[in-house]
Amino acid sequence: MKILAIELHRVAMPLVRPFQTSFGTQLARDVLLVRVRGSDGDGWGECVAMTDPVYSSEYVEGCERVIRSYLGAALLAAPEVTAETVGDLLSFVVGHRMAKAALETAVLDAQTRASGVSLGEYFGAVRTEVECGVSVGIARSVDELLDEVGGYIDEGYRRIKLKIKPGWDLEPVRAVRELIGETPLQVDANTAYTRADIGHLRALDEFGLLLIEQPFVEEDILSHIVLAEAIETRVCLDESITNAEVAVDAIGRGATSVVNVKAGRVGGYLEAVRVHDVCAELGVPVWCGGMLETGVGRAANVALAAMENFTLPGDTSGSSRYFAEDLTEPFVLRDGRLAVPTGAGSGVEVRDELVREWASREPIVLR
Ligand code: OSB
Ligand code: MG
Repeated sequence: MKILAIELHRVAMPLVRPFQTSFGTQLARDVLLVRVRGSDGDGWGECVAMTDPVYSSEYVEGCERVIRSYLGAALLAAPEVTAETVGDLLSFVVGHRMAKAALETAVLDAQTRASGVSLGEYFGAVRTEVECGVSVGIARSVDELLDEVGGYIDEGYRRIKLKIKPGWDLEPVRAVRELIGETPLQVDANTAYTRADIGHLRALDEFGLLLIEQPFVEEDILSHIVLAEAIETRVCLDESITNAEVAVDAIGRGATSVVNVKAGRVGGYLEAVRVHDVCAELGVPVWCGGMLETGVGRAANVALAAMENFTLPGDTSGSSRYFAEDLTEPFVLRDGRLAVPTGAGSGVEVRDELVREWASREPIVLR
């Protein structure tokens, strides 16, 4: 289709509780939503970048800037745009994967809505609902952590992920393991450790964790290889995996034996499907990561997580874990699962009136 206009909306979304990681505390998401107006219809994409460049080099203002200065014009100038050609049309810009992903997702939503296909069908989903885990931030005390985790267990979450960092690891993990018994448990360090910590991280083996996610900085594949050899617990990469080729390389070298897939981090859902596929070929399971998405991004994540090789519960939590009110109909956990939307496109409707009401500034329209 022809892209007639690209709207950039900014919405302030307070989180129901502060989310603390090794890279800082988030109180709210500063959401950048992209709406493409196409000759065949409209579609939405959520940019998953954080406010600050602390998880990856991308951040919301930078994403908006690169779309306004470079990426938007490239799509608007093309006589014909499909989700499958967005990647090539935008490849003249190096990096900026989260910004590119938001645009590609909006085009994909418009295209699948127009043809009456759901994202699940488009991705080749094999299930109608997905198993859900929850990512739990660093708490002020172990007691507060146990309260929070206990609440999630009561809500039915099927896997707990704890954020860890030096000084907040063995003690909280031990306490949560005692609280939740056999419930699957994993940890995410968001690059907070160095190779000198490998001896210390080995102590995590006694807790029977599903995996340890991204202990070292994203470029440091070698330390992950050394850790994987030293520890029983499976090593899982998040930040390091920026596309399918990197995934193949990291798996081949023994740095990761399970992969966190985030569409924004790899440049879009089409590349996320490729990551899924290469991992499946190599016998490596994947799971769907999250970036505290609103319902707009969550709908696509849940559809992705319904693919065959997504065999571990994802960071695909219910809307209420993040927001008092969502920008779409809420995703509600039933028996620890979320239903994969079945309607055309992402299958959810963006609540225009909330996007307007909660906007942190006037929309920007590129033509
Ligand atoms: O490392 O997986 C991560 C949130 C923001 C940035 C990075 C990460 C996370 C999460 C939350 O762990 C996952 C979610 O519930 O969306
Ligand atoms: Mg992570």
